[in-house]
Amino acid sequence: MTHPSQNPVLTLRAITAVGVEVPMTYVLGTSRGAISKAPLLLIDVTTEEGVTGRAYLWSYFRHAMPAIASILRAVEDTMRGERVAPEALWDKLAQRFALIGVQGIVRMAMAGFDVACWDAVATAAGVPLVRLLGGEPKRIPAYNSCGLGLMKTDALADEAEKLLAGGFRAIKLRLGYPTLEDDLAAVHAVKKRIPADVALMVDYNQALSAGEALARGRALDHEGLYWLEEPIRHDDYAGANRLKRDLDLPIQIGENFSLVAGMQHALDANACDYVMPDLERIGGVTGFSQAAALAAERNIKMSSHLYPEVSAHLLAVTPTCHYLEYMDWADKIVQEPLRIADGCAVIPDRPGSGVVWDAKAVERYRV
Ligand code: SMN
Ligand code: MG
Repeated sequence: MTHPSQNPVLTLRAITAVGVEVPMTYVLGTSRGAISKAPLLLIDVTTEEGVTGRAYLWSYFRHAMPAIASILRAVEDTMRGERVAPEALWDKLAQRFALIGVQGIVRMAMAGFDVACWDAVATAAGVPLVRLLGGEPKRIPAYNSCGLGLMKTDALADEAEKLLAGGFRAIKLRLGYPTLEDDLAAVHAVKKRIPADVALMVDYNQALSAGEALARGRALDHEGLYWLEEPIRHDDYAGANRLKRDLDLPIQIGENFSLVAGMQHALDANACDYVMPDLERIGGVTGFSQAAALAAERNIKMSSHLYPEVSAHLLAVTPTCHYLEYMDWADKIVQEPLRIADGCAVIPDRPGSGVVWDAKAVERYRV
């Protein structure tokens, strides 16, 4: 990372947040319900120097957005007039919010603010975020994580085929059907339709009990899958450790790690083979960078969860970089969507993260 003192001085003026609901190309049909419109909270951090930093937060559901926006007003009250130095501001906010706790929507607001601040600093320096972090724009292997929710097997196979457009060599299937036989039918339907060398990840979104996970995992062990994601409660690290020991299939967790401390607990419990922290839950660019250092120290492969536009920059400086999770959710509201070539995310050679809102589209989808 370039030394903070070399970065341009920016002074925080205001934070604005606008909620949009963007129709999704593919429904996200998880074992925990289906989502067909992406609730994205668009955050702008403006500065006295005229530079704007941007970030979006995937808000899970529409009604969370006003609540997060409200927390961002508290962030603005605390931060107005401060020098935009994201790591120092993270610490300051963590102290400010210590009583309520840096969790849930407080953590979301802080992470969104952090990402926007990093974007502002990189933009002011005139470099892509990856360069500010000491790396180079390059291609990051990506899996197409759109779609492949719980649905009929014919529709699954059709969707799997469509998801390979853009040269993707890896896709992710959601599981957690009522029975193991249904899960296997879904896996078989997809496998039959895609080339044998395309990696197939599966994600249960915490649907199984420990016993059921072992039974289904043993059956899935013979299917040549790439990883088994969140089979059980995300915070049952002892249970995850037993699955890791008893199954051949690599265990992937991490989208629910709360800050780097949460990831450290999981790794101390030897709960998984791979990690995939989420930009929002791990603590923005600041938290993701700490997670990357921890993954390197423990020699564990690290992927990203959602936010592909920013995660691509971060994975480029992650020593144990594994896979970028690609979602197209923000494509309709940004001026230049993240480009995919030969199944890799192409980090744009533009200042900042490269995320700039398409104002007309934002008006169209505003809630
Ligand atoms: C997922 C969870 C929540 C929102 C989007 C996607 C899923 C994934 O678990 O890993 O893609
Ligand atoms: Mg997941």
